[in-house]
Amino acid sequence: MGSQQKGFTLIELLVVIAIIGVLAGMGSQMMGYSIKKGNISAAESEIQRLILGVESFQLDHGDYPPTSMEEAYEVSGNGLDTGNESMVAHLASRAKGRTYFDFTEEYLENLDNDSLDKSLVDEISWVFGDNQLREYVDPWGNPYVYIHNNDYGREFSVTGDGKPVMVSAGQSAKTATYYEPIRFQIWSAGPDGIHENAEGDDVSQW
Ligand SMILES: [Ca+2]
Ligand SMILES: [Ca+2]
Ligand SMILES: [Ca+2]
Repeated sequence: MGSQQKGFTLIELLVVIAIIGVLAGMGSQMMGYSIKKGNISAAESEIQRLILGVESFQLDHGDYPPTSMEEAYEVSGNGLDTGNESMVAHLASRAKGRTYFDFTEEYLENLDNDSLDKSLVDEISWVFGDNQLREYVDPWGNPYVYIHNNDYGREFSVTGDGKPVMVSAGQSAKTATYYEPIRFQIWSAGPDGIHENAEGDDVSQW
């Protein structure tokens, strides 16, 4: 009787290698999936924090931050990401003795390198101490969209996927009414970086 013991044949080896390959692929796919899920929930919780900030600003000032700095301070911005910059500037203002948002440093950018007139910095009395018009960005590096209900129906130039695109306030397809009709809208372009007016994979407050 000969021994049954023998080494792997070439085919068996190839099968084993293929299985390892498939398992590794599944593993990295699952890893990618969980990173994506983690980023989505990070965006959701930042949006919830921004909402609380905007609401507490409203308690002190009687209204939500405007969709552009021009309305409040008659400054001519560069027209890009004005809602986000205005939201950030107003939440960072100490004009009433307190600020309204605890900014996460890694999410503060000035992607379009614009700034406020120096003389306004003291007037606004914001926490940054310089005149940079910052944006607050999502986990994929794109600024959130912020639109005050006064400006629903208007189009705004915002950064999506690293370049300017036009957006306007999101509407429910079912009821053909704006989301958050008497408050404000905040959303992220989501994992694909493309703004879809709070539809598709965009991450929104509703
Ligand atoms: Ca800008
Ligand atoms: Ca800016
Ligand atoms: Ca999107």
